[in-house]
Amino acid sequence: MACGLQTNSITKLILWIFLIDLTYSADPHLEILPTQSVQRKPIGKPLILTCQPNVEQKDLITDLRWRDSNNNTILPKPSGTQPVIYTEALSREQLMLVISSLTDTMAGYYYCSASYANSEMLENKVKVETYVAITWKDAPEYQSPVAGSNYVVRCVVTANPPPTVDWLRNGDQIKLSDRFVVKHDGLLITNVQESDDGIYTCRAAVIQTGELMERNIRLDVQIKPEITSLGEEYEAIEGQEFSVICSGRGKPAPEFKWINQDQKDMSLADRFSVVGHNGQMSATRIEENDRGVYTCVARNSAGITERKMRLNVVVKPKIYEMKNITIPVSGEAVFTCKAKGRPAPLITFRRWKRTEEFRVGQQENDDRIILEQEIDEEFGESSGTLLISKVLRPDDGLYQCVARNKGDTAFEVGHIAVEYPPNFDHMKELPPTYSWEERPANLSCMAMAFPNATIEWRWNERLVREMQDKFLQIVEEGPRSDLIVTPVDRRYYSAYKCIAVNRLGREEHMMELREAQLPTPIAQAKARTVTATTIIFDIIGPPTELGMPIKAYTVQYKEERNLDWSSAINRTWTPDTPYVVEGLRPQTLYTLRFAARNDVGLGQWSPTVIQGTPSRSVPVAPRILNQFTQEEQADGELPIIASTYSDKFELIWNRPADNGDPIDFFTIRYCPGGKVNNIWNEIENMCLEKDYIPHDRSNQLLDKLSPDTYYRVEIKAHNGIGYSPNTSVYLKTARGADVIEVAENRINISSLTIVGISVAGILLFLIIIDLLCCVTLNLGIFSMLCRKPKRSPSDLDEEKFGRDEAERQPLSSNGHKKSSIVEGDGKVSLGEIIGKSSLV
Ligand SMILES: *[C@@H]1O[C@H](CO)[C@@H](O)[C@H](O)[C@H]1NC(C)=O
Ligand SMILES: *[C@@H]1O[C@H](CO)[C@@H](O)[C@H](O)[C@H]1NC(C)=O
Ligand SMILES: *[C@@H]1O[C@H](CO)[C@@H](O)[C@H](O)[C@H]1NC(C)=O
Ligand SMILES: *[C@@H]1O[C@H](CO)[C@@H](O)[C@H](O)[C@H]1NC(C)=O
Ligand SMILES: *[C@@H]1O[C@H](CO)[C@@H](O)[C@H](O)[C@H]1NC(C)=O
Ligand SMILES: CC(=O)N[C@H]1CO[C@H](CO)[C@@H](O)[C@@H]1O
Repeated sequence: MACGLQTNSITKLILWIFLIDLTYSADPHLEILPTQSVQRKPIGKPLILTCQPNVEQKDLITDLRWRDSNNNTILPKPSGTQPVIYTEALSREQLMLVISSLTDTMAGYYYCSASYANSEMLENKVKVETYVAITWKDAPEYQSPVAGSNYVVRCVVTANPPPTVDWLRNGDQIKLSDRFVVKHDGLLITNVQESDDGIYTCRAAVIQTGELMERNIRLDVQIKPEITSLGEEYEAIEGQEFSVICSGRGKPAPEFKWINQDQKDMSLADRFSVVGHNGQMSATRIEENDRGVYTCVARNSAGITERKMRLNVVVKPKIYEMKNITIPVSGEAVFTCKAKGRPAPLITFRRWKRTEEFRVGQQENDDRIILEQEIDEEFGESSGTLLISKVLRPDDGLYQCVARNKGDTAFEVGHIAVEYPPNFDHMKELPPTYSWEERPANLSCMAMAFPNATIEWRWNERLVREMQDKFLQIVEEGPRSDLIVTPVDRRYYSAYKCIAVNRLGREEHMMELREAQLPTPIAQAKARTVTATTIIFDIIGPPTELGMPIKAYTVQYKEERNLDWSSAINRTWTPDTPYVVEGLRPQTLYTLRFAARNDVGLGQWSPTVIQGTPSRSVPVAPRILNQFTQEEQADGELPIIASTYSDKFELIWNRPADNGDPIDFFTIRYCPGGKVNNIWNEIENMCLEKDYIPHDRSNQLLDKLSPDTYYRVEIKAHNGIGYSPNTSVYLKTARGADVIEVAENRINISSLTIVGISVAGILLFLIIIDLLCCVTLNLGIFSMLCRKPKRSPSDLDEEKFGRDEAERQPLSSNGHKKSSIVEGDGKVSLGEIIGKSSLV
């Protein structure tokens, strides 16, 4: 081939030299321009071949023409037409063959001929060869396959001779593999991925012609929408807003729409809105019938994806039926409550104002009561029924129906009214009715019954209504009826029968009218406490069950020497108050008589009682009213009071009887101290003593006390005659509040301890001496003590005048007496006398 080519060029060269030579030679011939004997041209392109004679005398040339390979003469172009092939004379000696667009059928030899000087035939020929240039038949520059599919990147190219095609991607040669296979119509990519995006170059080459063409194809892989987040079920609450997002991916970004089960586009529905680009569907207010199946449709050029979800609408329960019922006692109550809602609510009941609800089925604590529930989920309706068999009166009342679903709880109140026959249970214990002196008596009879009972009265089995007795009047006939009896004679003091009737039954009740009497004389009146000016009596009244209650007791008294009762003084007490006669004169004999009073009047006087008052004397000892932490002991040990403060205490006492001479002051003395060997010792120089003029209140603040210390407190009253006996208690102060105070106290104690130990030593020595003296010589303090009669502390309390037992509280809650006063063992130091919480 290379050899052939070379030969050709050499021939051309020779021809060229020859031609130059010919031009100047006389040998006539025809010349075709371009001069190459083979003209290779692509199809569709124009071609011009010009034939001209190369002769000495050009005017001798005639009949210059072009013929095709079929030996047909090609004609000049008729005017007004546009033939594909024609001739055109450039001048008399130049004829041009014009092919406006070359087709493959035009390939072949074309002959140019002419006659020279009418004798010589000149002819030349040229070979026209056609070829097909590289043509992109089907090779779009933008292609968008769908991810996941097998795709042929189309590049259909034609050429003649046929081209070879290869592929580049982003400028680099594609390595062919299973995924990339070159096919006749393009590049097959199996299972296209998004990563296959890029510029693909389809390159066609024709070796014969040296033609090379490239086409850049942009491959844009598209992805079918994928809905990534949408649940299967959603829940919305009736009346509230709702929103759901159907989010998804895809390339290009998908558009979303929502359709309901009736294929309705939700973006057109009332209350709903849809955002196309993000798949959000919202409703401003959900209604019950919005429940159903909704489809989210995501669409892009790669495809359509759908996904369904179910919307459940929670409808708050509504109770639409609850009937009040009325049931006779021991009947069967069927109490029904009906409600709607989604999900269908559960219905229970509870009694009004109670929290616990009846449970489904039989009740644990009451097997008469059964709760039944029915649920119709399809229609969103349910009912609850409370069945009560053998209804009892306590079943009567308000009941609350409770309908519950996850949306809310609804309540409704209804009642079960239980009918029952009349009864008089509440009247069983009532006392009889009394009357006297023809006073109208009101026999009031009330029947409990439902429905209300009517009442009629019978007296001695006769209907009072029919008796026409003006002394028996009936007011009202039920459920309460009053029989007003005017007992003009004894017959009317009698029993009357009240009869109550309703449709469930009948009940009778006897009511008695009694004649009231004056109280009988009192059983006993005895002086309990006598002072110079007062006497307190114990009164035992007449037996009350015989008649009307005692309203008061009256005493009438006079000095015994006055024989005439007209000057007597009256005094009246209501029952159960202290029966005190005051303002008496000392050293005087009195005559007293007593009588009881009821509504009828004052009863008979009792036999007279004669009682003398003692002479004027010192007042009675005051009594301390503060609450004791430990009562007075039987052996005369003093009671103990605890102060809630560490430094002060308010002492309260009563005002004792003055025994005929007014009290002018009280004296209070209090000393700190303690016990050694069960003997109280007090620190004399620390004692305080004060007088108080009594005012309305008998109380006094004792201040400047030491914390956590025992005091002995004495109080006595004074009048013109002298001091009363004194009353003593132990007082214990609270522990000091702050540390400094306690610390100071400790120092005091320790210094006192030193003094105390020495004093105790001396005392012990003296006591031993004294004891020895007592035993041997009957001398000394011990012997004195032995001789002295022991004062009984109970004497102090003798004047229990006006004393109210309630003033005194029980000592200690557990009844166990705190023995905070303990026996010492003889070795105890005096330092422990004060400043300790117990008496030693
Ligand atoms: C039932 O009784 C209740 C309470 O007495 C009352 O509020 C309600 O209106 C009654 N219902 C009917 C339907 O009569
Ligand atoms: C009779 O007594 C009842 C109960 O005490 C009272 O409610 C009623 O008014 C009385 N009737 C008359 C007529 O006084
Ligand atoms: C029953 O009696 C009560 C009390 O007297 C009264 O308030 C009520 O209205 C009565 N009921 C009927 C249905 O008469
Ligand atoms: C005391 O009571 C009697 C009997 O009730 C009466 O007669 C007398 O006048 C009364 N005396 C005085 C002083 O009120
Ligand atoms: C208190 O009375 C007792 C005995 O009654 C007596 O020993 C004591 O001295 C009296 N105290 C005062 C301060 O009068
Ligand atoms: C090969 C062939 O048929 N050639 C003829 C073409 O036509 C001319 C006259 O028109 C003849 O002379 C040739 O013999």
